[in-house]
Amino acid sequence: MSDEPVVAHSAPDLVIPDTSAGFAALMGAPNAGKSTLTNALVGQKVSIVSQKVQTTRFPVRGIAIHKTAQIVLVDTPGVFKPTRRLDRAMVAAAWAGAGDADSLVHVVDAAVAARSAAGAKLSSGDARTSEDVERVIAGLRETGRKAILALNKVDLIAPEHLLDTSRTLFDEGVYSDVVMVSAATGSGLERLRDLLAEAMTPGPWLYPEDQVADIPQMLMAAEITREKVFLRLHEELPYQATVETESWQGRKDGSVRVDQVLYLARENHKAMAIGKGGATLKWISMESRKELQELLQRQVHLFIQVKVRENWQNERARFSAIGLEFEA
Ligand SMILES: Nc1nc2c(ncn2[C@@H]2O[C@H](COP(=O)(O)OP(=O)(O)OP(=O)(O)O)[C@@H](O)[C@H]2O)c(=O)[nH]1
Ligand SMILES: [Mg+2]
Repeated sequence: MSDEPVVAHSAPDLVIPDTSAGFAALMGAPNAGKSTLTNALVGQKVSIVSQKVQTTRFPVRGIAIHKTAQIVLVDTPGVFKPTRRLDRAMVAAAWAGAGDADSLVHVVDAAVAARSAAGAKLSSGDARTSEDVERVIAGLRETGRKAILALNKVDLIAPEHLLDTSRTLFDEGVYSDVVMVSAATGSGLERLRDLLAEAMTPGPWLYPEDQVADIPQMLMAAEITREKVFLRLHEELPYQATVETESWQGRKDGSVRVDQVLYLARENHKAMAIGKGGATLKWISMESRKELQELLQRQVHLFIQVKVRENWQNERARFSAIGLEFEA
């Protein structure tokens, strides 16, 4: 028997919905500006950003509406050569995020790509980024899917360098379109929005019209604090740190008490994270609280406990707290 649905012989006129929806994954090397671009497309901060590589650790969904399309943007962790268990989980999560998407956007730092295309001697950071760009291209080639190439940070380079750079990359044969954007200034975003909207599938929207992110509040709060750690602390410390929200209690007066733990891997990191007279932790806590208050539109009492847990990167619970596969 056929499993086709039974339809009336005299079917009424087809109603063609004018709305469309779907997922668009933003992929790329660390620091390309994927999270900044996600936030710019959403029109609100949904994913944390820092000047450091490997800020994003798990796919974050932000929701944008363009014309009649609802575009669920999936900001993914950067793709790089993993060494630690956490790295492997991040990179695996990035590819998993891409696999589920209707549309792929490869975000490339145009300034680095231009230096690379010019054949100049690259700094070690640029060289690593160029390798990671190749890694993404190789991955795209393997999946056989075409991506939109988003050359980002065009505010940083002279327009005459852009054409060569985009041609060199386009010749890789893995792209359907090229857009030149600046997540920082907003230039070029309209065309990217148009392309993404066209790639969505006709049908109802996936989220309520006013929803801008799909991330639990407690996790979002932990991310906001982790961003401050990335902004304020340096070298290996941020990479060996993770933040979890342990409890969230609404109070009668409308305020909320949020308790978080900042896990560190080394005893000497604890002194650094707390700082002289507690100044560093105070800064982290104050900045995080301010942002949370703005997001929640209510008063927040934030308590951050610092714990040294040498082996947290080999604890399954630390991974599941951020939705990462432990055995990636
Ligand atoms: N000038 C300029 N800077 C940008 C632009 N987009 C992002 N940035 C900066 O680039 C840095 C990295 O941005 P992120 O959005 O965190 O990059 P990412 O690709 O999400 O990085 P990971 O999460 O580490 O993979 C930050 O300092 C941003 O402010 C841009 O269009 N122009
Ligand atoms: Mg990011």
